[in-house]
Amino acid sequence: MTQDTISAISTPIGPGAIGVVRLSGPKAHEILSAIFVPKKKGPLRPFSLKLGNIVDPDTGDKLDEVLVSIMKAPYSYTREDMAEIQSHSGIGILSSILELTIRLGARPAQPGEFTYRAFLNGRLDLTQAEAVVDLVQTPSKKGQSMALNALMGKLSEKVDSVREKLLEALSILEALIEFPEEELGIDLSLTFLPLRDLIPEMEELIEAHRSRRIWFEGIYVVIAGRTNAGKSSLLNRLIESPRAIVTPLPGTTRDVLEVPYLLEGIPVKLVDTAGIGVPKDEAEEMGIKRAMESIEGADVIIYVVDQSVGVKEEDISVIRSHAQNTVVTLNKADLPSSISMENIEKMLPEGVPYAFVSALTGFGIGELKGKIKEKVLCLSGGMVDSNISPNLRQTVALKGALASLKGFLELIGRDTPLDILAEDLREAIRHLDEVLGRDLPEEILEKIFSSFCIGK
Ligand SMILES: Nc1nc2c(ncn2[C@@H]2O[C@H](COP(=O)(O)OP(=O)(O)O)[C@@H](O)[C@H]2O)c(=O)[nH]1
Ligand SMILES: [Mg+2]
Repeated sequence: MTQDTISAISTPIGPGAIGVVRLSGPKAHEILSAIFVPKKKGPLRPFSLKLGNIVDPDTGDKLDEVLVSIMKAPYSYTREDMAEIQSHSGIGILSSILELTIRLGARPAQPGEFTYRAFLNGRLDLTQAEAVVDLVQTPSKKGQSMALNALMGKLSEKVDSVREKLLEALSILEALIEFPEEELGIDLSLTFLPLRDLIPEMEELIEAHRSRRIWFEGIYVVIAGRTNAGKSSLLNRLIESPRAIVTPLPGTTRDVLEVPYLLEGIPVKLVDTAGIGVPKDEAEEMGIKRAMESIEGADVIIYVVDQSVGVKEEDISVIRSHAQNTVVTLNKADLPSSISMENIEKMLPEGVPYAFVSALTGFGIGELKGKIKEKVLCLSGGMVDSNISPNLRQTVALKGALASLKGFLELIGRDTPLDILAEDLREAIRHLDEVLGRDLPEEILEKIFSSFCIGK
């Protein structure tokens, strides 16, 4: 148990209805009692709210009207005594309540320290602690459910079940090392055959990591094309709000505009760019340069062509060099077409999806969204059907475990000394422990938790 009491503002700082200052540690209740004056007399009971005021005990100044609650160890998030003060949210109010708790003996919490304590006190393992970050950061429903699964211990369960099987195998090996005569007559390959089934199981988990970017971070979808093709109009149509400036004049968009957007449930960053082509002035030239950079950094490109004007060689050249991740939009479908369907198929590189749309009327937008979504899912591992997505740290450790397990299985049939085999198994188990955060050096743990927010 930690001896000091920590305090932090646990809600986002800014004007709002409610803000929370949270305390954890042996003096949490004592500090709260010193600054809280209840409206109605009576003791604070765990898990029930009490109305009153926060009052500076030295000056008698009232700071805010609040609701407070306490939790008693071990029945709390950190498994320590905790107190929560719900005040009005405002940087002034929250800071003065925080300062008061510190004057009375708490110390400001480090980033992620509440969760770190929950981990140290055995309430959460490391995958669960990391899931807390995912849960608050994911913009998507799918990410939310994945994070919640991890928080409920689903990832740990999977890892634990693999670990149990490896431990069992290790105990057999160790017995054989100790009593070598037993080895006679035992076919090791056969004994450890079931371990082979663990490989696809672990590979599936590792593969599921690929879908993290899409569900937890949001990927870049860049709208590109020649000037006046209708890129900005398309962005506005997709997000159903006039964010980008549209004019009949070529070269209206000069800067790169980035808008967070939920494309049929998938969080994307939608980027509008300046049209590629011959610039009229320096600002436009810069815009084109930035547009090209955005295209290179895009996960998916929506390449817009004005189909009433036609497809030009420079369009084809950009599309061809990004054929893997481009969806072509043949815009202004409300105007007469200058290209036939047949010609389009011939012109576009094979397999590049396209859709006729009108950013003006909304025609074809549904179909286009479907095609973009398909591309996004296909490229970002979103097709991986998993209810869990390990983060990078967990995936690296899982890969290490898999490599050791594969090494072990390869060496089995080759008269390898038993102690070498055992070492491979131990290595695999060590990697799995790393996933769960067991026996990790303090400095590594501190580094992991320091990426959390303050107050979490
Ligand atoms: N008829 C028609 N006009 C469009 C359509 N989309 C855009 N425009 C017009 O084309 C011009 C250029 O559009 P804009 O979105 O600024 O193109 P950008 O330069 O590619 O961003 C504007 O006058 C738009 O109103 C469309 O689907 N149909
Ligand atoms: Mg534009």
